[in-house]
Amino acid sequence: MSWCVLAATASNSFNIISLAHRNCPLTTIIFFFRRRYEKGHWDAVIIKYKETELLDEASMISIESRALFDRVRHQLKERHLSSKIEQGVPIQWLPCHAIDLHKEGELKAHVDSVRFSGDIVSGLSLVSPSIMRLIPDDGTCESDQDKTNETSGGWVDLYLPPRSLYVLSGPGRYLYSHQLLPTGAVFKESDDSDKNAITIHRDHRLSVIFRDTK
Ligand SMILES: O=C(O)CCC(=O)C(=O)O
Repeated sequence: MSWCVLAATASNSFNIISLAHRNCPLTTIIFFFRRRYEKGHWDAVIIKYKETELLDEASMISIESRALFDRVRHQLKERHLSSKIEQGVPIQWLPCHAIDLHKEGELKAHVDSVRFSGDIVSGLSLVSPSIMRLIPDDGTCESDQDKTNETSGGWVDLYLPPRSLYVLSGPGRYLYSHQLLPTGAVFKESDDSDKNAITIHRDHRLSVIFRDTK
């Protein structure tokens, strides 16, 4: 299995990379999504979605998917959790979440709970491309879910093609909220230029989220 770096995104102060793998564990994950879409959850951060917690990977996903997930966790450890390892802190993982977001679904700005999860929030994006927007968070995110785009300035967009992996760590994990932009949003490599700007048609999207424990 070979990994390739698709994009190094944002400014140097971020620690965000995208990785891609040719095989994706779609067939396995879709199996878990034969339920109706739920209207909202996480205090309405997410709307029109289904989700599955992969509590027992050995019985819930294929051997190929497990190998892929292990590889993701290995990469996350090597690239993003090395300082914890050097301090002798054991790395443990929360069960992965698989999320199925309807094409009209929304994932609004939020910072993942610092009470329950650790230094990494990482997502494998499947099926549909999307844009993830990171906005500096002033701490109001958990109570102000209507907060959207250009309120604070200094936002960063990540283009998430299918089969890419994003990693939120450091400031991207704790000091910025993240959200998915609706279909039709435009991804630009630079604010100053429309060169290489692409309009992203976000359709039905699947993702698998990896988080380390506190
Ligand atoms: O589906 C995604 O990639 C984002 C999920 C997310 O924001 C989260 O689990 O906190």
